[in-house]
Amino acid sequence: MTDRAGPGEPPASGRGGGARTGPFAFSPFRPRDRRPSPKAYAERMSKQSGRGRVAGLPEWDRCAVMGVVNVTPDSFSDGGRFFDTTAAVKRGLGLVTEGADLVDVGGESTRPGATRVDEAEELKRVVPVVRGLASEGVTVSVDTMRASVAEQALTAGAVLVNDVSGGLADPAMIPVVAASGAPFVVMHWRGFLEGGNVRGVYDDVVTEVVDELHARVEAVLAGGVAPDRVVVDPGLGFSKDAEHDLVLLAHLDRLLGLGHPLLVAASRKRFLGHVLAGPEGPPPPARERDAATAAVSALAAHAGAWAVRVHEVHATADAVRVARAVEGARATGARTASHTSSEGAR
Ligand code: PMM
Repeated sequence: MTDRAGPGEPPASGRGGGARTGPFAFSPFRPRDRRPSPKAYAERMSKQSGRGRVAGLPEWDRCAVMGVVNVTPDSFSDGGRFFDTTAAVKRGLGLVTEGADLVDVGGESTRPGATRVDEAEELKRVVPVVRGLASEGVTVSVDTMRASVAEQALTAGAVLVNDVSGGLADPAMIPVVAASGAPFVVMHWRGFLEGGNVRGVYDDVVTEVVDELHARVEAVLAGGVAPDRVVVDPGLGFSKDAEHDLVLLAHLDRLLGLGHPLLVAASRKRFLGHVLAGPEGPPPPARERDAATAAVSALAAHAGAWAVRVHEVHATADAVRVARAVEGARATGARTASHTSSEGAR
């Protein structure tokens, strides 16, 4: 770990904590004469918020909200709660009522040390829930590492495949996705986590995650998935510790530099427990991390993420709307400022 940025901050450099760049440039601590003009800032923000459109999906004029339905007995934050089809469909519809734009249905826990479910069991969990939600008009994504599950979920009405392995776990995944024409979430992944976090060693986590994701995107494109259907995701918590996750969140611009819409999935993850615990106390349980999750949603939306993936939708739906409103106000402010200065010149 070379980058020691604090929570939500760019790395410090120079004297007195260093000059801030990016969205933090408007810190009250920054000398006024070094600020970029409001117009330049608004231009940069509107480029950043060119969060992209994913072909084959509806278009939202702000960061989209992906609600999570885990049809599992053991997912780390909501395992067991929606483990039958009726409860899971009801949950998904409830998330849409709360403001989810799309619902991500998964049947296998990806928490470290979880044993894999077999294919038949995963199909039994996922496909009826996908069918039930799609038949109600919900935009459904399927969270799976198995090509067979992706294929049957797409037949049942899913419109997006979310593979935490980025196509690495199942060699049939990329061909299946390419043939279907569905968009594909490519997450940064270093393999199954057995026997501890052995793969979570980085010299420079941002550069390595960006480079490894870039290689996966190249493989996915070479496999026939259309470039406008690829979404990238840093894979927070996967072979990463709390500090890695925070540094990645502080550098979402680098992930956006990959040139694909960005999905950020921080919901209830361990690093939020670390942030909330402070130096001494124990971390709060996963289900008490929703306010912190919403804070990340606002930051991610402001940085230009295409979507955030969350278990509790209500607060995040508000957060992305506030981020959108602020973005709009920046552009208005810049127009006002340039109008005023050009009037002044006349
Ligand atoms: N994390 C989990 C599950 N699916 N999908 C994507 N694209 N990115 C993630 O970071 C991700 C994911 C693990 O969280 P959960 O078990 O609470 O759903």
